[in-house]
Amino acid sequence: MAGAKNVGKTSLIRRYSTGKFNKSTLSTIGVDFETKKLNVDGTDILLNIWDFAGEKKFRVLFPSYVSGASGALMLYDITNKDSLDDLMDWINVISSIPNSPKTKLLIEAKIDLEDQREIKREDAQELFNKHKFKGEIIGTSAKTGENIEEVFTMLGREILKNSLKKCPNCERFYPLELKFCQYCGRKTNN
Ligand SMILES: Nc1nc2c(ncn2[C@@H]2O[C@H](COP(=O)(O)OP(=O)(O)OP(=O)(O)O)[C@@H](O)[C@H]2O)c(=O)[nH]1
Ligand SMILES: [Mg+2]
Repeated sequence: MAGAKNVGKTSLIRRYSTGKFNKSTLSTIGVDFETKKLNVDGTDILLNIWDFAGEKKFRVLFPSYVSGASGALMLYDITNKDSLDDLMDWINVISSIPNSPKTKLLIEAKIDLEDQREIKREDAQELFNKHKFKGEIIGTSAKTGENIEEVFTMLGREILKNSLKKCPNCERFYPLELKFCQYCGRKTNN
């Protein structure tokens, strides 16, 4: 989970994992961790979610967590025009690191504050197209809960599609780049 300070990363994760919204969250220091189980189209997935601090001084930590991650949720705050540009920092890191996430999702935060919108959907769509984000831009609100489940379902679905392969022998999902099933040992064809 990446994005500028205060865009609402921690609030989104918290809404998803506890169903609650807290108006006064503390700014994240370094990085936090959360797990959540979900079922996407009949497949169980355990998500390990890293919640990064948006504060610039902590960004040195980001690259070491990005390598090996399957997906990146990139969040901007529709009421803060700088928060979309800020995502370039994170996009650059992701594109410069080996074994970085194949699934990048672009998410709008705080859509309950639509009357204070500073970022046009078209401008975000341009970034989305240019940097090959997956799925579609989803508008969310940690405050009302709108579209929170949808974001994680889309994340799970895209990770299954882009990073995992279903073993024809034991029917479990394993990372594509392994070239063999980590559960039963069967080699990947072709
Ligand atoms: N109205 C509204 N406020 C929100 C929403 N999500 C977060 N906020 C508020 O925005 C502020 C920042 O939220 P956080 O979740 O701490 O933001 P963050 O991106 O984790 O910030 P850092 O950890 O500093 O990077 C808090 O005051 C939240 O209450 C939302 O969906 N709607
Ligand atoms: Mg936070």
